[in-house]
Amino acid sequence: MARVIRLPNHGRLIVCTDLQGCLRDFRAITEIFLRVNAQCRGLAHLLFTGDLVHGPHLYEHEWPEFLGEYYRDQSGEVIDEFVALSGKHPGQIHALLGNHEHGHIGGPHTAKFALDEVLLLEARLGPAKTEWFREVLYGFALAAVAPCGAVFTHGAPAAEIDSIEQVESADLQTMEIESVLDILDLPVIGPILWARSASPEAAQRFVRAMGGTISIYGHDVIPEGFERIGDEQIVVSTSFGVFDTNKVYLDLDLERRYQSVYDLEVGREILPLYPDKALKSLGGRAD
Ligand SMILES: [Mn+2]
Repeated sequence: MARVIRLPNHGRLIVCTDLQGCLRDFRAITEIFLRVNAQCRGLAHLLFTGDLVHGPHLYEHEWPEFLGEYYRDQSGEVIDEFVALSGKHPGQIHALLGNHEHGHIGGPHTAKFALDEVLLLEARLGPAKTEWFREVLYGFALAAVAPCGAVFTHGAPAAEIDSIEQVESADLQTMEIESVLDILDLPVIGPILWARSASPEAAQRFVRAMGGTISIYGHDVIPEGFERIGDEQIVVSTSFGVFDTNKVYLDLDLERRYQSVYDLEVGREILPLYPDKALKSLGGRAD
């Protein structure tokens, strides 16, 4: 199983970060992909950078306002529609493993919205569907690279590696790791799935070892929609924990070579998920 996706040097790439079971936002990014794919005659790709699953199970009156617009977890439906979309567009739909997916296939169980989100989702899916669901997740990669220079991971680019092969051959089993607190110490996959930040020096080393120039990831919530760190890193929030006015995705030109995250511009590569609701400062139409 190749753990690194290699994207081509032509066409466009739509990038969506953490959905956490939000079916409405999954459908919004799907519409965007279909539109771009029609524009570039079938040469578009769509990449999810992990944490497609595990959202809140709250009633509307229990919902904390800072999490953005209310939704209820629909992780099972998100994966169903992801698989259906992948079937309709073979080789064009890609996904990275997030720390929330990893819990279902060997990683530590997450406890963001429930005491054990892995057991909760698997109980809701039932045994037969759980087996299918795990098979889907086994197909998710740890990183994606593109000749345009972009290197994608779920978490921050803090892993210490000398070459891309170390990511390609990484073992997903965490064995004796019981506590989420120990996971960052695990080489390669610990930081890739869990790190919330990386120093500019660590990020430079990581992207260079991966053969790229810039690092693009999610995992953390950026309430403003995105944040650049140095010339190498950009954190993007497409869905989870962000208001509709601030949700952004990326639309990359795979023929270009990006040298810095400042080559990604609002209104061109950085675009609002909901243009009618989004702030003008994020390329939207609302004041
Ligand atoms: Mn995450």
